[in-house]
Amino acid sequence: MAASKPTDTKSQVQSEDEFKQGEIALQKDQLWFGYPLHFYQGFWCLNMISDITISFQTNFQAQDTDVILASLPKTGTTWLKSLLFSIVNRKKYSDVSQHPLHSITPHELIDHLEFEVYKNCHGNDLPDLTKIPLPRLFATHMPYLPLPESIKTSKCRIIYVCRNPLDNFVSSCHFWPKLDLNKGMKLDVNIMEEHLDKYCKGIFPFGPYEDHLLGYWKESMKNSNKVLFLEYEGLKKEPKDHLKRLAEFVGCPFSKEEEKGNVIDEIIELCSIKSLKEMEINKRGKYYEWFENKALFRKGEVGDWSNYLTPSMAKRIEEMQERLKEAGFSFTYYNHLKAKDSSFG
Ligand code: PAP
Repeated sequence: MAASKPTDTKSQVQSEDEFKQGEIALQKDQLWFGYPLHFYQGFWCLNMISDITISFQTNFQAQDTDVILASLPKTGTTWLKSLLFSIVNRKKYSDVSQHPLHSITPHELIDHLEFEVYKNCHGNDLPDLTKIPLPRLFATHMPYLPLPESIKTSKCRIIYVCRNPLDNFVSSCHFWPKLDLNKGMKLDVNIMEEHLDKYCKGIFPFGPYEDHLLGYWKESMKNSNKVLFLEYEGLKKEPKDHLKRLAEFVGCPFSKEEEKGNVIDEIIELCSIKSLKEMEINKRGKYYEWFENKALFRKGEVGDWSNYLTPSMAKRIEEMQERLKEAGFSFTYYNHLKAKDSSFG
């Protein structure tokens, strides 16, 4: 990828000269579980999607009715894709036994803009997005700043989901060794230590963590009609309330009758990790070329980090939260978890 000069480089690169000198070294030297990363417009971009990312940035035209699901990897993307699709299309698929989730992976139901939508696009050979039924649903792992202008200036809506960084890191550590390139890799403490160091420095796909979260959180503070900011832990704790908020935000609130009936519970159940994990398509299929669908479904719990991180490792990640606090952000649900401990499942 021919990298353009980063627009927001405060976290990683201090000066233009440093950037120029460092550019090639960065491309070569930064690896995340064997995958090269490139620092681009304020975030660490996977080399394997860098051209697709540029095509998305250059060509995507948001429409006012679009809904875009944004997240860092391993923060609840697959879950939110299932929920969002099911909420928006609930009238079309009222018979849950015939629901598309049984035969199509959540990632195919809502495509990622920088992975699938602009894949294999060269020159004028662009995807025809005009035939997608409205509202168009898309997803992205990109931070807020480098998003295409039309997403920021149109009335399209963004749903952002974050997850506490300890579980986010542990989830990543389980995912990346399952990629085809890493077949046979056994996750051990050395690998975790090495990647913890990178994670805390922000060097992982779409990181730094703080910049990603704060970018969307600040926008949600400025305009809550534009960006709905959710916590994975909140969805776990109060799924029904969250589904109502989601439905309202995307302009299809549950009616009184639906609220009284079992529609919301059915969607929660259908999209639970237990249910998705059991579906054949998620057990055996391969939507992305780099890994099997089943790699996306592990435990789906809050607090699993305590089974893998030593107190000193956890402390290093916790320090990242100080930077969030300095910016005025703290986790509503995760902090509640820490205070109450066992009330999360
Ligand atoms: P992605 O960004 O690569 O798509 P993403 O779906 O965000 O990944 O994250 C996967 C995590 O979500 C896994 O967490 P874990 O490693 O801690 O278990 C996965 O198990 C979890 N997950 C997947 N589906 C669900 C679901 N329906 N409910 C809750 N968690 C889920």
